[in-house]
Amino acid sequence: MSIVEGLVISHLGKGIAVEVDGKICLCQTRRKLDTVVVGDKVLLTATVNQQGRIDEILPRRSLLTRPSRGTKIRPVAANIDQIYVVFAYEPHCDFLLIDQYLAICENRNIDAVLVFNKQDLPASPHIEDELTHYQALGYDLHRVSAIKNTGIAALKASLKNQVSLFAGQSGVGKSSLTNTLLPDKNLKTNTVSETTKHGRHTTTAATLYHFPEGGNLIDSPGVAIFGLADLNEAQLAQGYREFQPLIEQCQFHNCAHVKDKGCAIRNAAEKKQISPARYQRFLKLREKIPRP
Ligand SMILES: Nc1nc2c(ncn2[C@@H]2O[C@H](COP(=O)(O)OP(=O)(O)O)[C@@H](O)[C@H]2O)c(=O)[nH]1
Ligand SMILES: [Mg+2]
Ligand SMILES: [Zn+2]
Repeated sequence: MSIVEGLVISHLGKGIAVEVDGKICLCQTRRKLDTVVVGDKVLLTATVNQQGRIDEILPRRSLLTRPSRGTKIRPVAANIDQIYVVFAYEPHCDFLLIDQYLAICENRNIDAVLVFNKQDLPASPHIEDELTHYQALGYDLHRVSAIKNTGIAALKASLKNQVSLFAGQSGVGKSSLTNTLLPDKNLKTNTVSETTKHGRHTTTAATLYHFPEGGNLIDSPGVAIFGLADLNEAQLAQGYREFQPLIEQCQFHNCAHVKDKGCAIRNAAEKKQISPARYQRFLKLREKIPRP
């Protein structure tokens, strides 16, 4: 028996798949250990037959969570460096959802990158208009077509040596992009199940894949729809980059940035110093946060 470091690559029915020196080890966890998630770096005690017990979760540089029963929250993936927010001309581009992802990233120490897929379809002036605001805020934008294979080289370069996740509504092309970037993904999925001899890999399990060029992709239909996670109202406001320098200029320290007297954010939106559309979406997202 020896203690080694590993990387959690998937949760399987009967255990957790951990990669140790390029090999998969099927692990259980020590009792009382916090929830282990894909992307976690762990210390484990290896036993026989590629099995082991996870003793410790190493410090996380980021953690994505989502609400579970009632007021509880559940971790879903750890150590993600960047979230690629994918959108397209169709299905209709949902900027409310985009703002929600950006706000989460801003609060969770994760870089957000915009990916405008389906560039082979006719352009939309409305979307272009909105995008100028995001670019002015410093968000990187990739224009790609998964089908025509355009923009993929630059996208690949930005994924290198990072742990990334594709997020976005259903139908925007996340799976198409994943398949383009990870041609042997299905092969790898089967290898995980085979090595651990624990039956088929369920499609809902979050899994970490290695890019041939270096870097990892965490893929999960579940993780892609992590909602507002557990952001509170103050964090949501912080999640709008352009609000950050304004917040302390509001007249009241507990300003909700709604109808409050002397709200610097509302004033800036009225004067179009910040995007009024983004401010309106902030108000909508704020309504979605459960009140205590
Ligand atoms: N025209 C066009 N269609 C695409 C492109 N990428 C994906 N699609 C199509 O969009 C639909 C949804 O793609 P999918 O990858 O399943 O989206 P997901 O739900 O985000 O995983 C499929 O019919 C794809 O063929 C693209 O670059 N251009
Ligand atoms: Mg998909
Ligand atoms: Zn305010």
